[in-house]
Amino acid sequence: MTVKTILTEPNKILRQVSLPVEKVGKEEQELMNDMLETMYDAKGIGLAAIQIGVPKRIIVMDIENKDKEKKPMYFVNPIIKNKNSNHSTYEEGCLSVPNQFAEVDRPSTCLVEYLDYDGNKKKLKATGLLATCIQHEMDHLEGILFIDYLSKLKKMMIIKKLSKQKNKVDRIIV
Ligand code: GNR
Ligand code: NI
Repeated sequence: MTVKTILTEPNKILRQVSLPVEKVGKEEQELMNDMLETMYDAKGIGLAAIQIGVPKRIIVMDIENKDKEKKPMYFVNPIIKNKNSNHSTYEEGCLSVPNQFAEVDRPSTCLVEYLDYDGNKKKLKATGLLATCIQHEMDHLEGILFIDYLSKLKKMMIIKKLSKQKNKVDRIIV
């Protein structure tokens, strides 16, 4: 297992649409292991493969409290079957949009069909934080970030801040 570098906005790779996985094999399982370790290391509750530069429709999540035992979840080729017309708002953050948070409105529950770590077909009714997180992660598979839901002005301000932060880091390294 390896901790990978998480790509941050602005980065065109994050805008790629990820491709379905044909078979959950060794390579995919190793990718999921690396994704989980990267996610825990960054103290996130979810991670999509594209965030470490791999355009495959794979997500890992663990929404349990940090100190409790780990409860990793793996989603390959997830599809949302049903979205609740009731929405709820949640203050979201993203490991690819570091240190920025904003309220996002999404369906409060959803039904997800996916393949698990072993390639078995599963269905899950997600509610609460789980529903929010899985929808946030599935957006990554389409190249969508939570800042895309904000007003143009808010989004521009965040991207400008992130670009400045990136330039600073580059300057220190160079
Ligand atoms: O760690 C994360 N926390 C979070 C909080 C509210 C809504 C969504 C998330 S997902 C995020 C990790 C991440 O960026 N996943 O793509
Ligand atoms: Ni994210």
